[in-house]
Amino acid sequence: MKKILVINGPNLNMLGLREPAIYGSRNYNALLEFIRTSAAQLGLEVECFQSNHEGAIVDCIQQAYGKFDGIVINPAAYTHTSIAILDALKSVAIPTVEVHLSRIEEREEFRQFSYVSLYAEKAITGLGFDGYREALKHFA
Ligand code: CA2
Repeated sequence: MKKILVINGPNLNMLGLREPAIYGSRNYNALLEFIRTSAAQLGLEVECFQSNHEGAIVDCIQQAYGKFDGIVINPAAYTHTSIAILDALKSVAIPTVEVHLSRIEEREEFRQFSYVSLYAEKAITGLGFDGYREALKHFA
């Protein structure tokens, strides 16, 4: 069974509390439930990680080396700033799909550039929770 690591970045643990028009009204626990159910249906083993800290996300990616067949990552605000996360993904060379709940390419200019997209095989944006299932499908 393929092992997939799902990484969620800063503030995604606050889902459902604010900005439901952009991010939906379901909370982070509902997202975890959705990811685990989708993975089971697709015959994938999944591990989920969330952090508000860039270095912790870099550590998590490094520790995935040799252990996971794929990474699904929503780096949240670090998408637009983090060369460190991009370099970590390149260093472990694990196939990666990037996910965003919202359609970042249609939002503020500062959200339209993604460092992670320079490495990811695919970016799925604007599908809300369903984007994570589409990303898992990529590996199934
Ligand atoms: O659309 C996405 O998935 C984002 O990665 C979400 C990030 C944002 O910084 C990216 O530009 C796009 C934000 C994560 C969650 O932010 C919240 C804001 C208010 C209330 C709850 C969460």
